[in-house]
Amino acid sequence: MWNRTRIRNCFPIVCLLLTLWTEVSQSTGYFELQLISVENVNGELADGECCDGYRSSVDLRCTQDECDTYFKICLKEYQMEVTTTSTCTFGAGSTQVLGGNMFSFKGAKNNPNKIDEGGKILIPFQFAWPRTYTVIVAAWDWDNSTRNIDEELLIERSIHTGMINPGDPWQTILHDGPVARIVYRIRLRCDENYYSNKCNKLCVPRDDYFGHYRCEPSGAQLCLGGWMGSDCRTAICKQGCDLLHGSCSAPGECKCNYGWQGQFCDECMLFPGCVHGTCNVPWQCKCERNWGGLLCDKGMEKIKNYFLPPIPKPRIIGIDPLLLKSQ
Ligand SMILES: [Ca+2]
Ligand SMILES: [Ca+2]
Repeated sequence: MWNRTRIRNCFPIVCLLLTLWTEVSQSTGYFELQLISVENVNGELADGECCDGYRSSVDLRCTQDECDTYFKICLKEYQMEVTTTSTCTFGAGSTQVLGGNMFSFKGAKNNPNKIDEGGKILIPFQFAWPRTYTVIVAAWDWDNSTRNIDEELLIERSIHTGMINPGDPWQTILHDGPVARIVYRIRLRCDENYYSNKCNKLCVPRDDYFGHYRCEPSGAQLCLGGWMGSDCRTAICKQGCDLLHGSCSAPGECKCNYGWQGQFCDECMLFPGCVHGTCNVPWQCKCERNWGGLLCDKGMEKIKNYFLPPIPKPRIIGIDPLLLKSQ
């Protein structure tokens, strides 16, 4: 039966697992560890015995048959007091036999900064990266009879705890242990399309009907030029386009609504056939000065003449008609 102490001890682990479980599938990335060099000068195991063969009587080194060195990596939550037997909650990885007592993955002379990929171990994860971690890097000797429980074949164990954010730069860790000196480097990277410090923001850059954006390091969408709005699906119309009477489906366009025209869609269309008229709204024919009629094609003089009564002939009184005739 579970007693109270046991429940209390297990509670943090249960909480951690619940947290990880709820965020499964919403985030993804991988912890990358790359071995740089191993120096086990004497070819010994952690318990002081030779990995294989006998100790030389001359220099007391186990160089008759070198260690068959391989690695196991355990990644788990940050532990104040690290236990090497508890579950690797964040993941685990291992290598083949990589070399003997001393080997290095540093690049050739022509490119000393390059590290051979042979010593690389990837531990993928599918939860929101919690930033703090414990990594246990253990070197082991392989024998043909090796089984997973052969604790006596341990060569060296490096325990490292810390904080790490996703990024390209590496952190180099030097472990100068009693038996071996191990140099390795680590980094954390989000999978493609996953962003933020926890690798839990999904953003897939696109440039199609469903959106026009790329992704910021935070995972936020950054609209491509000419697009805005939710998912960057709204085109930004030509500068100056009257958006009350025009719109666009592609950046820089200005397509006019029915009844409007011009490069900015700010000119109304006249009533068809309107000659000397203007408009404030589509299909108007508001006559210019001195013009009238439905199509503003009639001069005002003619209209006046048409509507006004005929002007009576002046009657001239007291003037000699002969005088008028002579004028
Ligand atoms: Ca050997
Ligand atoms: Ca061996």
